Amino acid sequence: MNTHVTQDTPEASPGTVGFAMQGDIAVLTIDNPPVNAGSHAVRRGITDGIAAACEAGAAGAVLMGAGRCFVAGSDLREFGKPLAWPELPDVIAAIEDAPFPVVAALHGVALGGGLELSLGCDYRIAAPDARLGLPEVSLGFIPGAGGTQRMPRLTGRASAIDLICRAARIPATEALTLGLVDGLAEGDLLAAALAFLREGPRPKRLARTLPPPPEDEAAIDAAARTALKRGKGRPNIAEAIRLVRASDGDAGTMLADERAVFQRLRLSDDAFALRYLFFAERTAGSVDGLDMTAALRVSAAGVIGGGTMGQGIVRALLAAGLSVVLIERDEAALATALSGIDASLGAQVARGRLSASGAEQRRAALSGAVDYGALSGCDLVIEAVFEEMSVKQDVLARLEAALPAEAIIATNTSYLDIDEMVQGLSHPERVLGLHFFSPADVMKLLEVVRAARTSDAVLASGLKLAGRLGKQPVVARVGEGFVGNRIYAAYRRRAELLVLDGAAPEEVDAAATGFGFAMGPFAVSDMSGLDIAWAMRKRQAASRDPQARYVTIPDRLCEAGRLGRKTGKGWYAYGSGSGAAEPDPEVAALIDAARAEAGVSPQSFDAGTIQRQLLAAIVNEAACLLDEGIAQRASDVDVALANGYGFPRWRGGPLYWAATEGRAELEADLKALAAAVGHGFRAGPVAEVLAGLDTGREG
Ligand code: T1G
Repeated sequence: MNTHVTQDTPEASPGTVGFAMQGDIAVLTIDNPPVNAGSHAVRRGITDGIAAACEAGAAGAVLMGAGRCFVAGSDLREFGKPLAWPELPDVIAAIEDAPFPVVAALHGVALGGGLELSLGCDYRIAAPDARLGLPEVSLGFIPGAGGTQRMPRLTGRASAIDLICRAARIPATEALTLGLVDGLAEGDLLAAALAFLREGPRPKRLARTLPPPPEDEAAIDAAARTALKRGKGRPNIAEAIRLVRASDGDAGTMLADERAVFQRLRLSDDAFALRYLFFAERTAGSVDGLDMTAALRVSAAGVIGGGTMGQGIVRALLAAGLSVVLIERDEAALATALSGIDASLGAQVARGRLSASGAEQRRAALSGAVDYGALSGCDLVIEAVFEEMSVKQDVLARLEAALPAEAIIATNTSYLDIDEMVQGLSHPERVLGLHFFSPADVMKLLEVVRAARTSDAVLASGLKLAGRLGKQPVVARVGEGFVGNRIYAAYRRRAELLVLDGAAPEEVDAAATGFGFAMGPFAVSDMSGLDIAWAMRKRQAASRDPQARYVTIPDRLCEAGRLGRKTGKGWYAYGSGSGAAEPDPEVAALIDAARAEAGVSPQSFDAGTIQRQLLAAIVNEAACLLDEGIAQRASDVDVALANGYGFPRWRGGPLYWAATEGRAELEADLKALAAAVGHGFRAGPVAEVLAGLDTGREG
């Protein structure tokens, strides 16, 4: 017998579940491409399949996924709406009630509801490539189908708190060690699952009825403390911890408790914002009409320049399994760069983030040279040299001469005009921007810059490479600062004007972190150093509009040798002991002098006003650059800010935030922004941009 169990549903959600008997064992195969998300039809198909297996008198059943994975979780597209019967707990109840053992055979990913479904089975075996996890907290809610109850009965509570609150996705080997799976399957997964059942006896074994493993309360407390701190006090983290802690209680009561919390939180503001961001992130890597199959194969890469950024890019490329040639201007600089990379690989091994053999592999894949001739085997070369047009132009010309005709050339410039940079090249179509953020092997965001002449194949290759590097791509057109830095500049300018007009730097920073930013703008400046922006301001001094408001405070700080953390002082003083940022009377005096010089009588600003003004500056600049076509879509701006600038993910992004705020209040904020910026202020088409943003919220 080999049939497909499908259900027509009112919302016609997709998915089928294949049903076949292999001797006396039923095989249920979930088939809902691309990731077997647990849609309503899939849920229905599984309960129907279990019923069919009962009817057929099966001695056991295997539950598996067709295609690339087991199940990536419940279908997030069905989430903002009421869930139709059977819900996932009903499906799991049907599996638990079946008179025969059910084995889940996992490959690819088993995430969220997918992992919960497998935890409702009696046994789990996994292919060595499988990754398992409960990522629900990263979507603003908690596992809703027994994850907080069944997982701890297998792994213990401390591990479950850690895994759930970190939204960890662990490899099959670790899952085996933790007791989440019962065996690894080398070779054919279905054959292994059938053999596992037939080797029996395999009595029914419900995770919910297992005695909780004995545990040290102190370890549970420690896991909870760490998780709360990392989770920044979001309500779903606290709930997940509470539920896992109590998972040694009556299973029926606790499962009902979990479900009720899940139902409430899945409709919370955080959940809507994070779900929006989930889909926005997947869309950001695509360009309408672009043929991704035209992407060129990249296996050997080159990097020009072994400074901080270049080293980070090398590490990112090595981590993705590429071979890398690093070019420096002389042997001494090359040796310094190579030993820097070597040391950071060593540090990763010491911290347990990388195996010794993994580090060895990466070292073997890296070579260095001072001659561009060493790049002849590269499919792609990324330049990360000094941010100066003539220097970059010279490097590009030399690359064009040294590389095979089809090799891709990327510039890591953060501000410069790539269209100007490629003038003089014979093949400008092979050049694109790959703007990494420092440290390049850690930061998620990668701006993929499509210059005027960049070919489709080269753009597609850049996007594909971003995926291989595990980066979040956002496509930008050429324009000063592209998407992220351009918006950040407007934000920082607003922050500086707030200080000139009366706020203290620490008040602005506290308001920003109070909103949820990872750091405030002045703490960020101190961390990255004030001198680069100072040099840029000096270069631009001649072309500055003399009527525009200009904040002299950062210049005065630099003149006083306050270049940020690296000089022990900047916007703040840094105690020599703890290194904590302290407001500094010297800075306050310097700010007072700047206010007097500018003829400003200082006002006081409350935290809410500061927050809304910072946000208004971001939103307005985003609207300007969307208007200019620098960013493709409004949601891309949200993706960039959330992945590269510490914008709180649970707020969705600045444009999502603005779209879900009251319009009248926002208009008042924009008016106040225009007044504060004054001469030269450019208002972006904010209302139009927000009207076009699909927040996924009804009404
Ligand atoms: N629902 C709907 N669509 C999904 C989906 C999901 N859960 N996961 C992925 N997709 C779509 C995605 O939008 C994209 O579509 C395509 O699949 C490929 O994804 C009760 C409530 C599985 C590791 O959080 O982590 O279960 O753009 O581009 O890089 O407690 O997607 O092609 O149209 O990302 O190979 C928990 C989310 C749900 C897992 C694959 N599950 N997914 O990555 O491809 S909540 C998750 C992922 C839950 C229960 C609760 C990744 C992936 P399109 P992709 P990828």
